[in-house]
Amino acid sequence: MTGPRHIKFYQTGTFTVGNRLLDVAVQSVQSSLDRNNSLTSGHRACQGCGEALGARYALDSAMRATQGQMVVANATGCLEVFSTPYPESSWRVAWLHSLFGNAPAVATGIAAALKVKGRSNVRVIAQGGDGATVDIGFGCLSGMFERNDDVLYICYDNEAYMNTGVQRSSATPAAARTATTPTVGDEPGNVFGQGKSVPLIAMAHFIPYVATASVAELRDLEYKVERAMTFRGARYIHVHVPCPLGWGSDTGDTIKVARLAVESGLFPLFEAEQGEVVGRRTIRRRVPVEEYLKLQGRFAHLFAKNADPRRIALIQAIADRNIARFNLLEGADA
Ligand SMILES: Cc1ncc(C[n+]2csc(CCOP(=O)(O)OP(=O)(O)O)c2C)c(N)n1
Ligand code: SF4
Ligand SMILES: [Mg+2]
Repeated sequence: MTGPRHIKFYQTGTFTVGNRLLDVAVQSVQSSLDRNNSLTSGHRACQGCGEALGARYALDSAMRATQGQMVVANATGCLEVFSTPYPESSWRVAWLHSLFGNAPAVATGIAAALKVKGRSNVRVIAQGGDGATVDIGFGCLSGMFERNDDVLYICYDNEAYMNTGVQRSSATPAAARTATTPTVGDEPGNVFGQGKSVPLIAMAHFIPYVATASVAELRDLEYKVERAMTFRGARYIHVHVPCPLGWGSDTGDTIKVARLAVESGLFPLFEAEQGEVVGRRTIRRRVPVEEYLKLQGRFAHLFAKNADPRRIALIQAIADRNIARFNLLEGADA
């Protein structure tokens, strides 16, 4: 960071007052009085909803990057439902609701129509939850990547189908309790593998830009959205967004939980261009996965008296693999 004097990390945070300590050039979008307030107040998200926070930061950054020339297609899911109870809307962008499974295809159509009309200055974003992205909309998304359609797709990953009552998706982590993976039997919670990494799958399409982001690092999220808008063609950002209702976490702990996912290595933050990793955010203070897991009711059974310790070891192994794969400890404090 540049600035008139050395600014310590804890002095910046994500709040307006902290940002005043920084040079205007590096202040966050949210600290600006001119921000768009793309997802404005009055919506019906739960208290502490990571998805609402992530969407607001992402879209305000995109609006700044496009000078307000933007259309958004939104898959069915919490983000769509809590923001648009008919006839109200919390969106201050050109926004439309697609079906659950076809947001990438709808966005592709919008981009094609804009091109035909000679309006390529208007940029297109598609967004959806993990269910919409990694499961039901996955075929459409892969097609959008393969054709290199001029769309930025943003996935808000809360690791289950929250809108319909917390059912497992293929982004649900191992051992997590959901409505469809109850804590019964020899392997309580989610017994089905470890999900799929759509960021890595997106990279395998060699699209111009892929990134992961977290609501724990909101400035980094803003940067990645702005960076994505500098490219033409298909782009993908996967944002980790805690859901207090589905995760059984405290509504005041959303940022803390998101940060522990990053600092444990369970959610690596990286960027890739044309299929190659070009940047990653190293872990500042590594923590064991237990610190992340124990804040969430969906993992409470892992800490029960007769719990099998191999299940936490399995989750730690996933974190360790991420850390090694993305070289996340270089320059870390511990
Ligand atoms: C074809 C179809 N199947 C099922 C549904 C019901 N449905 C609506 S939203 C949703 C879950 C959304 O989950 P996700 O995409 O992860 O978003 P979240 O609510 O978690 O943010 C489901 C199953 C639907 N609308 N359409
Ligand atoms: S259920 Fe989760 S994702 Fe949905 S509004 Fe509540 S906190 Fe947000
Ligand atoms: Mg979800």
